[in-house]
Amino acid sequence: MILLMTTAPPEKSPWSVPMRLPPLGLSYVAAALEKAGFKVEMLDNYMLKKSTDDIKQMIKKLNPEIVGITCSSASYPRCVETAKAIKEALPSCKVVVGGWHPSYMPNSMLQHSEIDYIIMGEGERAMTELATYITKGEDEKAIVQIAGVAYRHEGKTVKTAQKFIIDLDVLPFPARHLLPMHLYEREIPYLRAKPFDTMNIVRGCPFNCVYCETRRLWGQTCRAFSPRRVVDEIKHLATNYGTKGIYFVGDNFTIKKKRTIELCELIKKSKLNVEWVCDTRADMVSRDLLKSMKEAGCQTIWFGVESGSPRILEKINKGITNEQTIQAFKLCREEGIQIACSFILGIPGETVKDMEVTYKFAKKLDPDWCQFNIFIAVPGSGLYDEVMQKGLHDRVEGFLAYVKTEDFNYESLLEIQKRYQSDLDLSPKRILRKIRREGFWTVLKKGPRYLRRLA
Ligand code: B12
Repeated sequence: MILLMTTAPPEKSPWSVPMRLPPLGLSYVAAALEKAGFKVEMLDNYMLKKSTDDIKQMIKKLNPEIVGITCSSASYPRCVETAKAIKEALPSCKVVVGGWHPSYMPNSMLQHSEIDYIIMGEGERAMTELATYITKGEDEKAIVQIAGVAYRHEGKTVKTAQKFIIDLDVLPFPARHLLPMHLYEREIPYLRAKPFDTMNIVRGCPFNCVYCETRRLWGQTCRAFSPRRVVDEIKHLATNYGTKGIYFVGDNFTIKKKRTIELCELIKKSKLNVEWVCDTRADMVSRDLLKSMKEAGCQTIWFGVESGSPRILEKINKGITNEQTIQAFKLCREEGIQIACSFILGIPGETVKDMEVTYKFAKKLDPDWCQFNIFIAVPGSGLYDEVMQKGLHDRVEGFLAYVKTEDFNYESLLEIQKRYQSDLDLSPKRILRKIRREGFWTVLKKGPRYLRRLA
């Protein structure tokens, strides 16, 4: 039996996010293992917060041959602590770690003797092959045939090259049936329809933004599920979980224009009556595409604008100008699609003056929802290397870091972030818009703190 689990960063950590969403990636891995005939259980400990003692008891009871753990740079310390507890409870159990952090830093993970194997990148095929290898008795010659795995051998780390799954449609739907679906968030401000669920339909990113490392996990070529397969998953969600809204998480929902239009046509033809929100870039939308998306139920698009300062946009290699963003927002408005967007504050080399430019740009854009985030340097990204090499870090926990320069530190960024967020959210125009969108009594009932939340 195989147990797949998540861990959470300590609650006091700045990386602890209250948003409760199902772990999609791990559920894909679970489904692939089930399809290959393994008995699988899942523990979403990001949600359930079981103590290490509880985990030990659980491991003794379940007696799994393998435990697979998802690990991000935020949850790295918890992941190691959990691996230790598993080995203490059941020394014969093999611990496999996968996800973002081990994909970029396998060596740092394999320094811990409690971790036996690392899966780098896409997990479905690699984990299935590794589980077969482990359960068949670990013939050393066979492991080098598995793509995307790292392990210790004679005191060294051995890594095999990653290989991506070309036809994503071969993957079964994420194994949501193994998760406590009733405990997850089912309402989201960007959609009227509820309950909503998350889906991910595109893997890979061709762009080179220096704050992001997604392309190292998924590769630079974009792969997407076919429109037919996406529609089938939406139908599956509607039938099994009563889903009426979808949040398509990921980097660039619209990157393949033709395929996106095909998907919209199929959603319309299938009369799914579903509302959805997606993430994309401002240079990846056009009028005909937006028209088609709106007709297929798209209510909101989330854009990562990141900065209003052309100097900073160039520094982060975003490849989008302010004019393109203004044009994209105008088109969305004309086509009746709501806009959510986010900005980053605290990029190395950014000045408080640049941040003021960003704030003014945000006000000018006047999105329906706006979020100012403090920059986090993530391993695997170009900016992380710069931050570490120049010693520009503040509050490093696990492997993530906030930036400190002569112009700002974490505390001053926090103050700027709060000021921008409340100045924007509490402007009479935005409060009125929120009341118009959600109704006076809903807003009143939820209280003044609600106005600040994703206003
Ligand atoms: C949705 C999302 C969230 C949700 C998470 C919901 C959830 N329960 O999963 C929320 C909003 C809570 C969130 C929070 C944060 N997030 Co986030 N998030 C994402 C996002 C947009 C999509 C994740 C997703 O579902 N992908 C689709 C699935 C199919 O892919 P996947 O999860 O990567 O899984 C595959 C592989 O990684 C691998 N795999 C994963 N786990 C395992 C386990 C095993 C055993 C194996 C074998 C394989 C394996 O196989 C899977 C299938 O192929 C990604 C960006 C992205 N494009 O992926 C960022 C991303 C994962 N987040 C990131 C960050 C930094 C954060 C935060 C720190 C943000 C913050 N505090 O401000 C927190 C930290 C949360 C935490 N404790 O780890 C970074 C992670 C970087 C890193 N090195 O860790 C990413 C990559 C964004 C980025 N480019 O910077 N996030």
